[in-house]
Amino acid sequence: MDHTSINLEDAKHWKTELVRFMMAYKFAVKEVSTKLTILQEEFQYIHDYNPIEHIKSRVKSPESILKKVKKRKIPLNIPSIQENIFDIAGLRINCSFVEDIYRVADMLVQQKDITLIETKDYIKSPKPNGYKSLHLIIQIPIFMSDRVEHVYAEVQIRTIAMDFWASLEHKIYYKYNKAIPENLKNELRDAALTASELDKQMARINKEVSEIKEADYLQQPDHDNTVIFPQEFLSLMSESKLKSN
Ligand code: 0O2
Repeated sequence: MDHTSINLEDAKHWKTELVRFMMAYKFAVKEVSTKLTILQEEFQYIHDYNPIEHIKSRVKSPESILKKVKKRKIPLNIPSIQENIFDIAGLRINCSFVEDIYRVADMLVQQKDITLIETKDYIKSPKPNGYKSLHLIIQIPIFMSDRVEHVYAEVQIRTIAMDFWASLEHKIYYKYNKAIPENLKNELRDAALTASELDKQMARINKEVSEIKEADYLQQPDHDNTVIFPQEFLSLMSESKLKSN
């Protein structure tokens, strides 16, 4: 269609479709973020421990989507973009320890409305440059007013050390226009190994501290499983019970 022949109705229709297309990804990011916040809060309450340090999210800009379409030689239309580009909705989760990465990934993908499409485990098989991270491509239903969109999202889960490395490498990669000098590549590979060592050492320290905490807790003479509620709370509970009867 040449743009001189497009009528106002068609233009309005396409604008609406494009805006709704982008909105679906915004909603997907919101839905997954909410799921993660729920897991974070509930896990903290049950286990007195939070496996998630930070969550960052973004929706890819239309310019970046177009760049990817051109690079991957994908047809330029909405259904083709929806089916071929999986990282328009993106979330990055930073965990303290490697075992938390897999714990968070499991808690997320076992949810009934989430379909796991693909897992790329760059922790078990790091990239040759040293990049480590767990990538999940998931699909989530978004309930719009007249349809359900099944939207893809990319979730990258890594430790703080892996994230520190990846952020610097990303900056260097673009600074040198994707051709990093050999000496810097070697330094980055070394730094990736150091980051892995740090992750292992921190996990060992954490395990030791947890064992000490557990032993101290069990040795307390007054240790029992009784939950003590303040008297005011109990009075409130019995008052509301009386009212409801
Ligand atoms: P940006 O600028 O971060 O958005 P695909 O996404 O399917 O086209 P690929 O390479 O098969 O490409 O997917 P993969 O390996 O899962 O990587 C997707 C994303 O992971 C990248 O997005 C980066 O965010 C991150 N990533 C992958 N490899 C590296 C790496 O070596 N270094 C760093 N710092 N990040 C990496 P984009 O769209 O490539 O880039």
